[in-house]
Amino acid sequence: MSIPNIHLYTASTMNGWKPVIFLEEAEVEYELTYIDFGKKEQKSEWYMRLNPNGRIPTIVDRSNHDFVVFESGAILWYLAEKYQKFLPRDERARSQALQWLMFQMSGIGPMMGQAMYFQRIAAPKGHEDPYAINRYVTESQRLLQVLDKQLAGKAYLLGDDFTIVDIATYPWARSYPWAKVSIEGLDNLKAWFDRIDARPATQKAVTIPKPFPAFFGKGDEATAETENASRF
Ligand SMILES: N[C@@H](CCC(=O)N[C@@H](CS)C(=O)NCC(=O)O)C(=O)O
Repeated sequence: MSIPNIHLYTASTMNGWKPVIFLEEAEVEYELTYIDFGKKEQKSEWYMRLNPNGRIPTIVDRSNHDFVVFESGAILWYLAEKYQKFLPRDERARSQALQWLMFQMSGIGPMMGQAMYFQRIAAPKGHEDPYAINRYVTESQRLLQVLDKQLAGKAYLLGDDFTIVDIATYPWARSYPWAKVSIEGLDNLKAWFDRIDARPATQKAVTIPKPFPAFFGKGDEATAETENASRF
């Protein structure tokens, strides 16, 4: 058996799943090393030599002089260019892809991440902050409304084709139950969720290295909350 070119370091989180979704959808072989937050492996010296930010995900491309890429948006862009998949070729369409990727990386991810942090980690640990929760939940909801508008008349965020923008945005937006953000009335967003919920490769990806159904509003939420909070 040959050694895969792509070595992925990740865990089962919204950012961590992005490269897994790409690799599964593109049917690219990869080696996966699970980074255990419980053991603080993301802050270990060997890992921080790859990722100076001490977070997941990271990839190493063995076919490109062990080139290291960190930051999930940059990883998706690198993989899309390397495998010529899930990124439009036309110059203006590519700029639109970059715009919506930035929108996910700077908006959806951080805002929903903080909504989750204050409700699912800080609150169970006794640090209940209604002002912060309201701020991040409201802002997340506003950002999901922006996505809903963008999706009007489209199958995917950029149009007819599934792209890295969908890959980057789906794990976060689809975790609205975990962030306790309402998607009431956001019918285009719901239809987009249904469309990606029906993609076998993406659905397989969000079980790797292991599933976390509570992010998507399924399974035992209370146990999941305790398990998740104990890692941070
Ligand atoms: N902007 C980074 C964020 C990465 C990030 O925050 N990863 C989280 C998991 S979603 C992490 O590694 N958390 C562990 C920690 O905070 O120590 C990216 O998109 O790659």
